[in-house]
Amino acid sequence: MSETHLYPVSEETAKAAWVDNAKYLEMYEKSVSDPEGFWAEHGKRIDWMKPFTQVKDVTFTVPGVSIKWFHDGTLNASVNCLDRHLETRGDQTAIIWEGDDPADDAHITYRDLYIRTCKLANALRAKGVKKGDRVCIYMPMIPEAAVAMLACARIGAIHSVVFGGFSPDSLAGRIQDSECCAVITADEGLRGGRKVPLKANTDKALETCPSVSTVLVVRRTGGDVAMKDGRDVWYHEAVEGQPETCEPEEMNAEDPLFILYTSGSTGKPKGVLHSTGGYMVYTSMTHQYVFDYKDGEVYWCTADVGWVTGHSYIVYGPLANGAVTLMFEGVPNYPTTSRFWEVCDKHKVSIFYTAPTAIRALMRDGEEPVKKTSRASLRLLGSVGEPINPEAWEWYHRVVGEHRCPIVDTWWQTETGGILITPLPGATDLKPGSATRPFFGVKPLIVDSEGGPLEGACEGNLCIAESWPGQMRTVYGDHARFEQTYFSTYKGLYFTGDGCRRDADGYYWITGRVDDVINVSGHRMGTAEVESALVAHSKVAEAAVVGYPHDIKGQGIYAYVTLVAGEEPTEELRKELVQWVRKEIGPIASPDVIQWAPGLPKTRSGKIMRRILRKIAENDFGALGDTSTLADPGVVDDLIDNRPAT
Ligand code: 6R9
Repeated sequence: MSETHLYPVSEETAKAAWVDNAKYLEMYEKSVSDPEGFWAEHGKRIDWMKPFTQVKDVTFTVPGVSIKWFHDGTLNASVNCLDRHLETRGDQTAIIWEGDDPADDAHITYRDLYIRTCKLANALRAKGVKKGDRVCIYMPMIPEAAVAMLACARIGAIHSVVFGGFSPDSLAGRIQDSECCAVITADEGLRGGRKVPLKANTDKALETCPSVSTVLVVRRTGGDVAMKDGRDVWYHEAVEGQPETCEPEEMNAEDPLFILYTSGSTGKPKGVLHSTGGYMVYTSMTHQYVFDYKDGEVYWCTADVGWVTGHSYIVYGPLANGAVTLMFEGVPNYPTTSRFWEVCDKHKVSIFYTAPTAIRALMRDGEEPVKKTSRASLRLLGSVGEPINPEAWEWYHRVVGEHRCPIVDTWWQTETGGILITPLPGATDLKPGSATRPFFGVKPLIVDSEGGPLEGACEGNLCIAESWPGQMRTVYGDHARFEQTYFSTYKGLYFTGDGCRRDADGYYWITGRVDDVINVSGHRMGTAEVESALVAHSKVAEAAVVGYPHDIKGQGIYAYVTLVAGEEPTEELRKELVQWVRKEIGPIASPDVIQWAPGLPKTRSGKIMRRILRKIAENDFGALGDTSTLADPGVVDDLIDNRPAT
């Protein structure tokens, strides 16, 4: 990886920014030497009903991991995103909605958003939804998705947003795990001109979800859907006639705000639980400093609200800051591959935040679709979701940003709530491919495989040594799993699951996951989930799934499949299995490669040697390492000989 390219902060950018390098160093130093003092000051950036007097009460020791911030304060997240802006910016746009069809768009002011949220909050209360209840949101990227989140927050209900691309089974699993009492969905979603049957999927999922007694359905496409008597209500009918104000629930800082399911290295997805006070402080603060957000600017994060990036940097962070946040229903290549840049021109976007996979896909179509647009409004670019390769970084910088826009490569996770390692545009000289330096209050620690801390330039496993306010608090319903997953690998440290290198300048370079999680187009996927979907097929005896380098997706899904005796490996069956996984989990989990494996390399104790399968998938046969401990070394040769072209 070349480190020769350095993009220094321009004087102009430094001067105009919230923070220049001197200020960054000063604030960072204060944040780690006196976290209590630092966060006591910055905790005031949001509105409290009852101000906190306690700042931090944290232990990372297993058993007994406990994380509390501002824990005697009370607040309401929706009040912070709405009510507090009404006087100063009630008529300012809060959300610019850009539909899938370029002819569809809408501007929603803070006052509109407030009214819509209150009406829905009242409708939910009327349905008996109360503080602490879980509500599932399974929606397309329409303003009602944000309204639904805020309405839950207003009445103290815990939302659990499930990405609209997930299958009925995946949806059901998530609803069951947190025993949601209601689902908010739409008739159909619309992406790239194609319809997504959200209500039909919900109906299918709810066959196995007895906890759900209410379903609110937004009419998005007008498509024909079944409505179940006594359970299903049209959203527009439910909110009709509801009062335009709604008393917000007074929440403790540590009361849960939301659950968001994410893949781990084993078993079913974990319900990552975030609480209210610390999360609001941390997301609003990072949104302001990382994107150097100034009043009135149009800010666009292209994520879906089904992922944490949508929660923190489309909805909560920007709205807490009174920003203009753009919400996009569509996809980067519809109707054409100029769409992103046309939307930037149409809405005068200043700050644009997307994923490396989108950049790589657009790169493939060359510069012309970008260059035929103006992009004059852009001043800052962002990247998130996976490591950005230096080639993609350079292209983003040169072609999209015309060398004018700094790029913030922001490293963080569903679990971290907000950005932890990132450049600040006015402070940090950039190196393509590096997430650069820690945000305020964040203490990264690189450890070797025994947990020994490494100093200076080094490479190892990335841990975080101290808590920050946006950190997840538990795995919903399974605190032991929380402790086990994040705090037991390295004593007293939060383990991220990522590998990382630190260079001589103290810059961090994330090298990717070191566990059995793969990152496909910025989406996290547990290989175990894909494996269990495959073995659920009657013709599959065994399956092992690994990631392999993929030009566009970052990592692709490579599945080794052993069929039950007597089944023939045919092209038809291959296609059937791909479809099967799509149906079981969702399109994002479609295997890119299926290799028929008469046998899998196993140790004598029966453990699949994933290291070897990874190497074969990577086409790296020279580095297989020691295969002598295998029960049957011959299977490796067979897999190498029959590796399909990728
Ligand atoms: C926000 C989000 C988290 C995992 C994380 C890491 C990878 C995210 C990255 C990055 C390198 C970046 N990741 N941002 N790797 N550079 N800027 O993506 O959350 O879906 O939970 O994924 O994504 O591997 O551990 P999530």
